[in-house]
Amino acid sequence: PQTIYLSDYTPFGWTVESVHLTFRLAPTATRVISKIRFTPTPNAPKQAFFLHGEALTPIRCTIDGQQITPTFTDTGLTCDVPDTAFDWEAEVEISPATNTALEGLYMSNGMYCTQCEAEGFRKITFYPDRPDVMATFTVRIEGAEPVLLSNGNPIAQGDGWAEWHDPWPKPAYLFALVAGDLINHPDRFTTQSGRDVELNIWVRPGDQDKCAFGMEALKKSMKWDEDVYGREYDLDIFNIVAVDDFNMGAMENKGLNVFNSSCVLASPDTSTDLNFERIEAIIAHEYFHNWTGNRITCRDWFQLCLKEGLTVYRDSQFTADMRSEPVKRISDVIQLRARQFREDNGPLAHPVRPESFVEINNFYTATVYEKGAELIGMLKTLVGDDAYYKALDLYFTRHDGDAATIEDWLKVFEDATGRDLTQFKRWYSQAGTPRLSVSEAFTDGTYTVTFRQDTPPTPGQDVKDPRVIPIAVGLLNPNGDEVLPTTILEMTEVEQSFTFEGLATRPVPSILRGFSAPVILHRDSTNEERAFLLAHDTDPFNKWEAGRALARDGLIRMIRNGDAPDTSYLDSLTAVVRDDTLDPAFRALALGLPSQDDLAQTLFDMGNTPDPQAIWQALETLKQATAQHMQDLLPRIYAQYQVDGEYAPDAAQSGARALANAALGLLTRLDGGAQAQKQYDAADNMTQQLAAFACLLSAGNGDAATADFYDQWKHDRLVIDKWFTMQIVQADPDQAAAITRTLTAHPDFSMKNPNRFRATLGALAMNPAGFHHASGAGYAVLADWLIQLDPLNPQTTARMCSSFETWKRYDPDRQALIATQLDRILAQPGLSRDTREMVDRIRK
Ligand code: B3K
Ligand code: ZN
Repeated sequence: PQTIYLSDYTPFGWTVESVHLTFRLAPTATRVISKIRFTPTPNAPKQAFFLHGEALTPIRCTIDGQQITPTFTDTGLTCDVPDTAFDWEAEVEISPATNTALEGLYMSNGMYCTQCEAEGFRKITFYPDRPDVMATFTVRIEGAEPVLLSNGNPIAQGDGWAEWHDPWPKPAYLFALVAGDLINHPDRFTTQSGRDVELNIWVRPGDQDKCAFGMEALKKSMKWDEDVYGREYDLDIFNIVAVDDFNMGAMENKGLNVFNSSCVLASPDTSTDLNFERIEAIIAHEYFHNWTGNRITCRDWFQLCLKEGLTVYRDSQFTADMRSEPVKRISDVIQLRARQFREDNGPLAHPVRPESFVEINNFYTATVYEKGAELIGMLKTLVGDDAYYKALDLYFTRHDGDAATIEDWLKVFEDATGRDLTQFKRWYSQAGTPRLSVSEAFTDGTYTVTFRQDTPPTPGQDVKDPRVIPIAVGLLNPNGDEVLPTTILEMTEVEQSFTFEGLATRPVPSILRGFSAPVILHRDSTNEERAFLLAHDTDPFNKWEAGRALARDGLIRMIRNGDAPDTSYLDSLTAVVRDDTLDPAFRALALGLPSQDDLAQTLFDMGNTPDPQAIWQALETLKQATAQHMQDLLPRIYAQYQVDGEYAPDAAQSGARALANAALGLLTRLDGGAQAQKQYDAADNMTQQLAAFACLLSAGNGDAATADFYDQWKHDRLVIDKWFTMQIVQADPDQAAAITRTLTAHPDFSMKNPNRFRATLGALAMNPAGFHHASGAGYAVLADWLIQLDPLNPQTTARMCSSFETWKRYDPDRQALIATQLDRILAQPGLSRDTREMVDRIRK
């Protein structure tokens, strides 16, 4: 397979003036007729006329009405074309019903739908399928389905057909078509300039009661983007469709967002508080793409972070505004460390703007998305809020209608602020997570803090240049008063000192407040100081972080030295949990512990070989000790934070339930699940039911609930996904692989539904001690199923290979077991390009 390089970028030689598509829908023989007007682009590099096309059966091709005979290859066609403007016409046949890759036009539960990003449009018809080719589309759909949808505004419809026109030029990856027997949940929104917009969420019959929350989220997003970024919606209609079989979360197609049903359907009975929050965030994210992604798109796929990093950043701001800023920040950092730091420290590490790829779908990663968003946050910290919004205004006016680059993006900041961002750009080109080490001195009222940055080598990048790092710092007095409010230190050198004068006593520093940069902070600190910050820091992130560091250090000592759980940590934690002036959601987060994966990486960084079983055991021991330490407090917390009255998935109620359920998790260790059983029996919403179910499973007392849960929910595919996941995640590590295998034999298991596949095989990796079981059974069951899925759905297979990405941390026996599985995957005849690229990179 061919490697594509950023440095090879060449513009397409023609401009597409307009695209007219006609679809004659039939499950295995859909006809697609395309009429495209091409105009040569003056001064474009000379090139052969090439149109992408994959898995298409050509019926006819004409240029200016004359039949032609192009040269067809596996990837497209070439042909001779006139030197002047011409009309291209082609008719092709495709088979949506047998398209199991879920890319291009496919069928899900009898409904037609599309997924074109990144390169799926070429599976629909011949086209210059690249994001810098932008055109206006008119689409006619002919089919017996009652609902026929495409991008833009509806222009005409009749019995068995509908026509749509999208006035906004767009790249083909934003094309969408949906046809099916669908029910809509309608609403309206009036934009700030008074434009009336029709809104619809389209679902399968039976799901119409699960749309109200998504609709509210959509309206809030539309309003928020006007209020905060001055961005208004630009069509007469905005449609969202829920689809059961979908490779990822959702897709921002212009005016016709297509969603994985798990990311839009919501009801208190079937969705947890976390589901609600995620749905709100994804609806916002896809909607925000209308400006950051659609109106301004990417020149090429190397620029993916231009739209994704920015849009993730925007949706985080939205969630922070709708809910709680500190809680959102802490949750985002937990995710960043779990997914992005893990990626950055392993064989799949790549820059936020990669420089080469084989299969672009493999680069929709935590690095491009979440680290990409962190870079936007750092820029905002460096230039300040006012300059940030000034730069964004300039970005929207200067680049509206463009397919832009990271250079364009940085230039608007340079022009709006006068700042030179040459060094900042390294964040986009250098992979790896910087380690920031700290040393301190205090003499005669002057406090000096010295930072040093080091980034370990990553694949293909041995040497790293120093980056600009915004370090938010505050100083506290030993009595807990803040003597220096949050101040941004701008680090530009490998090593750099900052001084603070006129201090009466040696201060306690609070460093990297709000997690102001995506780095790993190394600072020798005492338990006392961490406990002090946990009690006194005014920065909520660092307050949480102090507790997290205490927990982590204690766990590491338990694992390495066989120490007992640290009572000073337990005392400090108890004080936080007891403090009713603190947000319950914050206290629930404080009760969380570093993940098994975090601890494995920490041990590895310290030069130890992590033992997954020992890590799991230490966490179990600490949780048991926590439960005992708090045994008088837990019943009080559990009772006090029960929510009465009507269920609402808002921040206040969710926070209370999160704290009560964290308490329940600990109580279960004391009562064997008695309280959890009561909660399970009384639950009238999924948050309460699922939390209790998890407790019962973890206590080894879950058989009755497992049967009951299935019986209650067997008609609801999204809830049954949870049933699959929970049994594996909560399994004893010795049994996790066997339970996974048993569940893959369950009649409700299906390889064809990515949600169900991820709910099962993806869940195994969420039980690290089970997945990394010394028997190798976890590795084998995952590899068996990846091998089976690959011929059907390469994209989902490739993505799930990342469960193996941390393998070099482990002992030789485990490495050998994993290598055997990786090699077995690589040896499959006809292995997809997607999966081969991932396994090759991991195996290296
Ligand atoms: N842009 C899509 C992701 C497409 C993934 C293609 N493999 C969803 C999003 O980020 O909003
Ligand atoms: Zn996105």
